[in-house]
Amino acid sequence: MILAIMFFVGMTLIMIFPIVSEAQSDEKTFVTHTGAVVKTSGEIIDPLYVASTMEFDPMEYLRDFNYGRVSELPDGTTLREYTIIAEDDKIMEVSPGVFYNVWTFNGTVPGPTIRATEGDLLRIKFINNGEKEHTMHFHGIHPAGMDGVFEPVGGNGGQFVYEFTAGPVGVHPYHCHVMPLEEHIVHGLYGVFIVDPKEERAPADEMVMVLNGLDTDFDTENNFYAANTIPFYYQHHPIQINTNELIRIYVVNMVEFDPINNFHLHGNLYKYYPTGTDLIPSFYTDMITLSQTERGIMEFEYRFPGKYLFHAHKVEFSEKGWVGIFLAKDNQEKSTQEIKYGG
Ligand SMILES: [Cu+2]
Repeated sequence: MILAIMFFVGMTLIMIFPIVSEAQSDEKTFVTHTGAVVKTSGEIIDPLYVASTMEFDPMEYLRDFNYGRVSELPDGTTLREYTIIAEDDKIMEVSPGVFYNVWTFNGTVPGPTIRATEGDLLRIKFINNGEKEHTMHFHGIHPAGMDGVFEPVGGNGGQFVYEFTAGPVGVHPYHCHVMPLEEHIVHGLYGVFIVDPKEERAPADEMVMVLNGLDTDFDTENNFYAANTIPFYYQHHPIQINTNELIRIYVVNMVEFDPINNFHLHGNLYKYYPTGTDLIPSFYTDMITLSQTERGIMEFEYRFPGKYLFHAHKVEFSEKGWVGIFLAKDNQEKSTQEIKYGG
């Protein structure tokens, strides 16, 4: 009886909603964000994108700084020139079997870490090879026309040259500022901009960590969290450091949707410089809280060799990927130093 009713209902539905069997003449092949290959005219619900895969190595990104092409102006000012290319059609396998449409600056998420010294003149040639309009909006001090908000750069080769003096000292984000802003940021159009003080900071093993989230099912909630895009990457590939060597991390929180992120370090505390603008640390702690685009510089040394976790102490975030390991190896070259607690 039940089967008969199901058959009747099924047949009724087929009559009401006939299956469309005729293919559109202008169909193209696409790969969806879940990796499925489909043929469509494109007139169905977003997101469907042309297939083009992207590789990203978080270990390479970690310590990679782009100082630009350096020259000197007649007045002695250092000129740094960069070329940044935006694209919005790449697919990246962010976790085994999970494919995500990434929008990239120079082919990666995050984009390159742009680095300069305070007072340098920066000339950033921006080329938009995406389909949509994009810009580069830098946090920091610059003229209004260089803010990357009211000058959208058209896709398919549109160009704009951002030129301004690097400042203030610190660690700043840059990101696309085209509306809807949330969409342009969560797909990956952001990166880190470091302005070094003229008098260099102490030598250190320096790294960049962008805390980000991935909304892979487009419901405006993050499905994955990470330090540098790939969930659990530094847990499976621990970051090798030396004991008794200064570690300096430029950390930037780019997580959307969740108002707060944080950074907890095991077996140690770090000096923390909010926004990196002050050369004297504000905190000596193992936990900082970061809102959107909030950032700073962390400095620490490990005294004892071994494995140490670092992760969001918001457990949901760490269980969805924002967790990593420092593998501190015994530094034979440096004798164990006295630790000045609180200093
Ligand atoms: Cu954009």
